[in-house]
Amino acid sequence: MPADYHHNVEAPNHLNDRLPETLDRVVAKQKIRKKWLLIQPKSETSMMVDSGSVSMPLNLIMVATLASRQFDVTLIDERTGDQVPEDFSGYDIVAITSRTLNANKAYRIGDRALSQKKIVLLGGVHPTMLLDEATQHCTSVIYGEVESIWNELASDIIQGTMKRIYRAQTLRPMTAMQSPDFSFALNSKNANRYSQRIPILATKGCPVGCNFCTTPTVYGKSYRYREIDLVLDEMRSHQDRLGKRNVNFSFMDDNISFRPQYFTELLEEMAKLGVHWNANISMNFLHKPEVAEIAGRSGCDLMSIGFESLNPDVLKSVNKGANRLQNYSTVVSNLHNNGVAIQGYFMFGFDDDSEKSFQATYDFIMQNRIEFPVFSLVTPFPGTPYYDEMKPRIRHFNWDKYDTYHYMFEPKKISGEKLLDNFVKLQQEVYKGRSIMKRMYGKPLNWVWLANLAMNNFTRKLKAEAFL
Ligand code: B12
Ligand code: SF4
Repeated sequence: MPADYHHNVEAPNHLNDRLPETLDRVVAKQKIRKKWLLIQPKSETSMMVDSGSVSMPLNLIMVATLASRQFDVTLIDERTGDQVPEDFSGYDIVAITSRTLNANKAYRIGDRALSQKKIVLLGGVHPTMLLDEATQHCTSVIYGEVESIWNELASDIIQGTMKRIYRAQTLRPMTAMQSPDFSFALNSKNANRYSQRIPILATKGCPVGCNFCTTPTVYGKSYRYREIDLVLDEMRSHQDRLGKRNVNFSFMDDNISFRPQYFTELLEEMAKLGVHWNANISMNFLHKPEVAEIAGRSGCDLMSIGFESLNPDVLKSVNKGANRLQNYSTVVSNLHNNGVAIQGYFMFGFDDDSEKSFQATYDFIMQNRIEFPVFSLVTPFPGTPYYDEMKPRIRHFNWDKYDTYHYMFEPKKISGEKLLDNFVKLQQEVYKGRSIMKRMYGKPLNWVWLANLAMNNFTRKLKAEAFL
């Protein structure tokens, strides 16, 4: 693993799964194990983001796995129907995760727990990006990943010496991270609301540096990955638990294919396991037929690709260097030739967008028979360079609307009204019965078909006002 893969990452000789001396000593003084309540809040967006089956919250499962070494941990997930208690008297620490779209909800829970004199922790991408705002609603904000500051946080909780912000100076290598203990989610009474796909993590970070994405802000240029054996062991443990080889995994990585060598080695090994998988991926080397071949052979049934735009000026303006328009069709045909379906992400509302962007996207989707197109409106998330640039033009700062389905600012080359009309029309065109048949004919009868039918139903009733 060359050193330049680890920007600001602790050297591996610091690696130690044992508790360090000082924390060991502090833990020994803890007479009664403190009780944590970990909360995944449900957003209050008007869109369907948190409805239907949801993925198990790997972020909180990782926090729970770590915290359960020194504390008693209960995890509740409001998205599955778990109720957040009004009264937190059974707990010492109330720890909440938040993205922007559920920040309002997270803050309300935090305020309530603070008023009951609990230690309140806020973590996740939104509190990380808006430290000043988040510290108003909690005892401490955890900046970025919890693993890199765990020892300090755990000792302070036990000793009652909390700081306002916990932020690691260096990121720990991923090899040091414990395997997530899924029992925290699987044993919950509403576990049947979780998707069958098991979340898994092989890499962290993405140095591509798109200006609208929070990942480069949180992790900088670093790109870290777990040893391949650790990823495979985790997959095998789920195969053993479920008593079958054919287990579905969903990679939570920001960009799993960023290092081609690591990615293809991982896939070669996964091909021997007989699993199925899907992942977010950038296009950096997907135009090479051998990459699509190994993806298909290793059990990939769906790739989520951020095509973002068919407009070259937009791609340039967002810094998305990995997306080369001339490769788009080759990427798609390579994957299709190997039985991999495509969830294609497309964004609208950039300053360089015009009506032509919609026509070009429609043509691309239909000609290339993209199975599951997903459309969103560009959303400047706090903490990104794009947010700083657009702030004076942003229409609202109600975080419930930061779900990528709301109209955030008027683009320069198309009026807001035209933007939304075209946005609705495109979705209706792509998901009308005839278009679904054209894109999906002859493809396996699986959940992607069902998703198309659901989208047909949803888009038929769609109105531009829904996005305001
Ligand atoms: C995989 C992924 C998804 C998956 C799975 C989501 C899920 N349920 O977890 C899917 C595809 C479903 C998805 C959907 C969406 N996503 Co998404 N997604 C990601 C991605 C790439 C990785 C998230 C992840 O699981 N990482 C692995 C875990 C282990 O790491 P982690 O989340 O960072 O958690 C660690 C720390 O943050 C910290 N921590 C987190 N919470 C807490 C809490 C406490 C108390 C403590 C102590 C520590 C702590 O410790 C954790 C362990 O290390 C992130 C990018 C990113 N790096 O965050 C975007 C990201 C979170 N997604 C984003 C968006 C916009 C969305 C959608 C709104 C898109 C859409 N319109 O559908 C939806 C929203 C879904 C929802 N209800 O939250 C944005 C959010 C931006 C923002 N400011 O809110 C991100 C940051 C990408 C970006 N554009 O910058 N997403
Ligand atoms: S390629 Fe994806 S993960 Fe990487 S910076 Fe761009 S949007 Fe973020």
